[in-house]
Amino acid sequence: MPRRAPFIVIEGLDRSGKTTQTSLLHSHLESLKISTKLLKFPDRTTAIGKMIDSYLRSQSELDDHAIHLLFSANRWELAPTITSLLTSGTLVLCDRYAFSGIAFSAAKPSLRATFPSTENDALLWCRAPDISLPAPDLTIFLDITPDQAKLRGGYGEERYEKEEMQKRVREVFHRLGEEMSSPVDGVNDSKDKRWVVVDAGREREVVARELWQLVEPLIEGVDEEVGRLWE
Ligand code: 2DT
Repeated sequence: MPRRAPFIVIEGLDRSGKTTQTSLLHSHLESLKISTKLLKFPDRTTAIGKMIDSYLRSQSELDDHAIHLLFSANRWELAPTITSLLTSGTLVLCDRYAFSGIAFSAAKPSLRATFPSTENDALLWCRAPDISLPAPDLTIFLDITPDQAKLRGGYGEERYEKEEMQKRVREVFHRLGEEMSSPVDGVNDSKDKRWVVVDAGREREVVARELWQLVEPLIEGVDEEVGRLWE
């Protein structure tokens, strides 16, 4: 199997500087002449993405399960593109992915209420439609506390940009991270680097430097085939 390009995902809470950091990293990769495609989820340009956009801006209402499936469908419609970019040597850098999908939906009280027996059932339900999507080689979670977010001017106008919601989302993200970085079959191999938490409460340049340290080892390419999420 010839080398292919890496798939890198940046996840984070609102006000974590996720979009800024993703775009700084993108510019740096381009300045090094590394073929890179920047993607963002939700991709609001597709037909499904337009429904998501209208929901996020509270211009339409949808059942929580239905919107969850739309977010996942929005990733599936781009999945073949992601795989073919990677195999043809283009690094894919992605602003949010399936982890946001799970964290934001599993944080909703209404969705948790569908599965009264255990909270874990809600998480498993949220994860199911994303099983088998192309798996990132590295996911960087930009972590910020609710207090730090407040210092940065609080949240914006969209549906999920409320303190209580963001707190619950952060908890689910951390749970997902623990699961992603736990050793596979007890062997502490390279898979433990798939999920890395970065303290995004620091200065922009400091965070950007740390991101680059994480990404640089991957730019030479990856030997394994594109993996599948949670398989
Ligand atoms: P941005 O602010 O980054 O545009 O995100 N979200 C995102 C979900 O609820 N499920 C998903 O699968 C994804 C990708 C996070 C818009 C909001 O959409 C949420 C914030």
